[in-house]
Amino acid sequence: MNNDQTWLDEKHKNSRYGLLGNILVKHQSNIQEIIILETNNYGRALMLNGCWMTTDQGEKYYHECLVHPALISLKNISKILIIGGGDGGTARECLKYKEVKNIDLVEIDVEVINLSKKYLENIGGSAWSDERLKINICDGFQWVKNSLDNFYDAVIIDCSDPSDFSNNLFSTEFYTQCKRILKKDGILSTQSESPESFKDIHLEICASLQKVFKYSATMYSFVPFYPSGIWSWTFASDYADNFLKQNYKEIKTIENSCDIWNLNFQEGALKMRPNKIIRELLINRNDK
Ligand code: SPD
Repeated sequence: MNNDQTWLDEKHKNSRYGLLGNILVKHQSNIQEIIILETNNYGRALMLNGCWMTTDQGEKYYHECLVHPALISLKNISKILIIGGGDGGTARECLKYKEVKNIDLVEIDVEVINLSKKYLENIGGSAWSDERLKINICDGFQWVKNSLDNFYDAVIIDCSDPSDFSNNLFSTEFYTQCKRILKKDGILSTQSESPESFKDIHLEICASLQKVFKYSATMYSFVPFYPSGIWSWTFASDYADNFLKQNYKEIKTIENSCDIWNLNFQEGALKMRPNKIIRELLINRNDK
């Protein structure tokens, strides 16, 4: 073992989720602490303010689930908004659709993008040089507030866990604004935290989206090194014909390009809601 190696842990609710490796970057931006670790088994890993965001070997479990259930639902995929996503993985998955004309990626911390381009080139890859991708450095909530009505086909929220600078991305007000800027047949996709290690916020996200949109559904799967492993993604729309349907012409091509996601996987993951979450959401709904 190389003596320079360091164990880096995300500490969450009295548990630790750790990786061993060499620290390549340790940088304090004006928003957060950014660490990039060269790990022994998971390639390079990005940690923001003590929380794992992504790893070379684990990122597809997350990014493919965030993007494809939403985009294969759409008949027209022209304009996409990504909130967060500074490592480039979400943009990379969206750019697989040749019909996509424009992606606005709105990231609050330019340093995450700069360091991801330099050290996590396997994640963003050619997305960074794709002319369809427009980078905007600003607050996601403000961007959404200032966007036109009926503008985007898909809004994809790839944010970090709730914190002082991301709390507003989990609010009913934010989801209401997202609905306003989506086209009538548009779809929202968001990472919706863990039903185990972030149960309260998970329930809050599901309940808020149920309230704001006519249709919503959650997929449950696994992301290595996120607290407790089990993770979720929630989709929402007001338009039944486009909601988690198979509208995209070239789904096979997308399936073949993925390491994790496919239609069977999606079908199973949409049925994975744990009983205790089903019950709590029912109680929550009956309380209203
Ligand atoms: N607990 C980590 C949740 C982070 C979700 N976003 C990750 C960004 C990857 N593009």
